[in-house]
Amino acid sequence: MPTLSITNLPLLRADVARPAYDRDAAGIGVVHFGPGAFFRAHQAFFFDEALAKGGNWAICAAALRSTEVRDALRPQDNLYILAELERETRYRVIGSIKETLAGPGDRAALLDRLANPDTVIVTMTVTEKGYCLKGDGSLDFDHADIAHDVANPLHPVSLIGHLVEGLRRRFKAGTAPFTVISCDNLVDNGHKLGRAVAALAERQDAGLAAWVREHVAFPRTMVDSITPATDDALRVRVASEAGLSDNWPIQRERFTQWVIEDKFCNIRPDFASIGVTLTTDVSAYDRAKLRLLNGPHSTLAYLGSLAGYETVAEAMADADLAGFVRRLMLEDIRPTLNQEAGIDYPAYIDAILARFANPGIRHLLSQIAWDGSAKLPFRLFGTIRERLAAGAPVDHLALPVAAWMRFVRAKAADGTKLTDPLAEALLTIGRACTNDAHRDVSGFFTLDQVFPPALTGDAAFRAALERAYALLGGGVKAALQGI
Ligand code: CS2
Repeated sequence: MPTLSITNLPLLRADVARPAYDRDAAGIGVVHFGPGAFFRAHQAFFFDEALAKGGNWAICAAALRSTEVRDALRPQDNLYILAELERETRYRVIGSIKETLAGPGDRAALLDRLANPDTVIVTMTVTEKGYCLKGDGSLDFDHADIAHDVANPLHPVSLIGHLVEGLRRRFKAGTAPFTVISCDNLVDNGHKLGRAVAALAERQDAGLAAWVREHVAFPRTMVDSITPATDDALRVRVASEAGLSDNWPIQRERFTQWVIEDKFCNIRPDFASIGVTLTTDVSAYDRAKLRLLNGPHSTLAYLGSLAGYETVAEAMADADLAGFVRRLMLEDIRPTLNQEAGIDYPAYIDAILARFANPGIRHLLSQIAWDGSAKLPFRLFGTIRERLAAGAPVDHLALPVAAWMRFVRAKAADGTKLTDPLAEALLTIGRACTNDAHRDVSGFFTLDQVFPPALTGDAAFRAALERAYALLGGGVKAALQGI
């Protein structure tokens, strides 16, 4: 079977959509860090739409360490096929990525791209851990990559170090800055990123830091689209249904949403015309999505894995589990959201539950369970803290946190891989677990990067967590009934 490439585009099946613009003529105006599946399902799709309306919105996609994406996409002219999963799958070739860079080997080319005046937007999906932040949201100068970049600012290894060096070159050259758009699931993502970039710049040059604070825009965003990792089944399907083989196709649900704070320091596409919402206040969307989608997603990931399910849809087919998640959303999470924001929360909740239950999407719980120590603080702890402050019970909210602890403990016991930036510390804690809820919870509470004192010091939270942890000792079914 021939492989996807510009030359082979005419061999695609007629119903596969393809770039409806002159790709050769489109200049690179965007640099993206972290060319994983979510970026290729989401932002690259939106810039593909922008390109169809005209303008230089092609992308240079860079991975700071791994060369996998570059090596897979370059031989196919950086094209790939996006499968939109619904009752009927739609296929579409995305052409917005024109350049792929990777690893320290391409560092010079990447920094040149960042310095190039044609680059007007820089986006990123590097996951929570890629920001190198401490629990309080500030830049972690003890992080090995940040320490490296403080000592070697011209040869950075971290995302933040690259942004600082790119901006420093523009500052020196008198070039307008690019807008920096974080597309990761962090509360107040742009705000945190802006502070981190300014903090690292400050270590080098106070003038640069002041310029960053005054002139560089870091809009906050909310990004949403369920994107299961690529598997062989998708590769096989794409080849047979699109007519060309693709080294790395991408799949996602058809639903996709991007909300960006209307704060730019350089030109931008006509976002509204391509379905992107610009708003002065992202926080209502951002909080609603992180708390009502990602929080319950992690809840399903840990409780569902402990119950022996493999996918989100399978976990949702368990009426007890689905019922618990629904109540958690309506009764425990919704009261913490801005009721004035004009969001119809019951409808939003129903739509999310329907998306989770979609049997056409095989979304592995193990994928969502990754990086729990970095995800839970954004997804659940904010809600828990606000419920505690309101004097409300946190028994339900404690259950997914306890399930995460049990999940870690099970990994420590059976020796299977735990994917988490704190894997080593977590496995040590997991191995030391007994069956004494108080002792086990205390072990996890020693992780002050994960649990802030406001949580570890709260007697009501601690009691709820210990109770939930003990209940889970009798299995998920019993815990759901007992909670
Ligand atoms: C998921 C998210 O893997 C995960 O942790 O919760 O990737 C989720 O699918 C997206 O945020 C949906 O927009």
